[in-house]
Amino acid sequence: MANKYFPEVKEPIPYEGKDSKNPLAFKYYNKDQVVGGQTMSSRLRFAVAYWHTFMNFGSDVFGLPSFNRLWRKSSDPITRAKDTMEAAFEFFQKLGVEYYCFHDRDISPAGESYTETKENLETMVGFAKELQSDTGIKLLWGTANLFGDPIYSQGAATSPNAHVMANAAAQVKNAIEATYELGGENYVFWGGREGYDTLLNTDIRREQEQMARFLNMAVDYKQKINFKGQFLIEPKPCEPTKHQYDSDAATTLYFLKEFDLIDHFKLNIEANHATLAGSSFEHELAVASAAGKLGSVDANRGDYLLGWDTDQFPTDVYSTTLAMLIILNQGGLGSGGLNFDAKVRRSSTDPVDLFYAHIGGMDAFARGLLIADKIIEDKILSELVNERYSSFNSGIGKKIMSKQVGLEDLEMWIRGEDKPVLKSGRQELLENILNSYIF
Ligand code: XUL
Ligand code: CO
Repeated sequence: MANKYFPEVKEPIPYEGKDSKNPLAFKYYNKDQVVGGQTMSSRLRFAVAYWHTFMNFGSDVFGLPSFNRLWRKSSDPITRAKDTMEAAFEFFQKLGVEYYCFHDRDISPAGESYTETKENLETMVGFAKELQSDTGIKLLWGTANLFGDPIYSQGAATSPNAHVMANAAAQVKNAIEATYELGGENYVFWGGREGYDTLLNTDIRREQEQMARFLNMAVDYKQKINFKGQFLIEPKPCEPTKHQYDSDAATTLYFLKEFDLIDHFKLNIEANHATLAGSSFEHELAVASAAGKLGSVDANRGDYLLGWDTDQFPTDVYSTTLAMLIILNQGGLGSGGLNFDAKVRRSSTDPVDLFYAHIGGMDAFARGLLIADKIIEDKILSELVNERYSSFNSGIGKKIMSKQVGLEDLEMWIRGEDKPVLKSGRQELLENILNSYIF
């Protein structure tokens, strides 16, 4: 195993159990431990986000980069990209994750021309392929950065300029190809600037149709090259645009249904996007899951006191427990996983902070998994929920849901009945039960 960029971490991070005081050890994440019939690693399928971990240098709108990364020293763009990728694979191996995710522009620099940019991507995909086969690390998903280049400032698929849309289409074609070439298990569409800032210059219907057409072309191409990975859409309500067309799970599901794309996509739900939508992580997961469309998760958290996408590492065990309950109840994420779309704070300047951050996130989800598994095994919540709806299992409830009766029949039926008697919803008891499981 290489030992160039993270010399503070000599060995892969060990599991030492909850009493360990070693900051470079897992307290709960024990990858081979079997939970509910499967190993923790196969249940959690953690991935590292290339952009935040290797390509974020700590700048913000007020200040310059605060991280001085050894892997960014070369003045030659391709050497710099290769050094970065070597650092990335050293990090993946030392952390002990099996997956990573990238945007095309994270792994490979833009060139002076379209052709040079494409060649750079091919070079870097070749290099990634070697490193993947040397280490056994796999690609959870790839995506295209359709928001950084100023040509996308008025949208990519939804740009008012057809030339820009064509450029985005070419970029997505190449990014799908790169993902396919690297055995990526999914491909993500996050509509970075697919939205609008003012209605004064915007035709919403036209832009939605453009977005649908764009996704349709991507589906056609996927089928043409026989890419078997899952296509995912990642909802987000705002930032960078004021209104985004894929603002939350329900809106995105409706959009996919309206434009006949629903069979080709699932959703990638991100915690901080859910809270920006004025919702909760678990609500967004539950809405996607209820539709049979929860495909993958961007694991992070926001800060309720800040109104933007802070992309912090998840540490709240209550939240990871609720998330894992939904994920386990739908039988896992299939080809999806838990991608840490999260970055260390600007003041966490050392490369070793990247380890602390990921260890914290992985332990928080491992705890969530252990707790959720126990709650499911004890059947406490599921029995209470089933009991709550039991009036639909027989009698008039069954007749309603099996379409044997309509409004008139129900009006007749109600005449002979007393007033309905409701059972308590028991919210406080259930909250106490949940807390009694959280350790
Ligand atoms: C932006 C975001 C992206 C997507 C991939 O908020 O979450 O990093 O995950 O483009
Ligand atoms: Co994300």
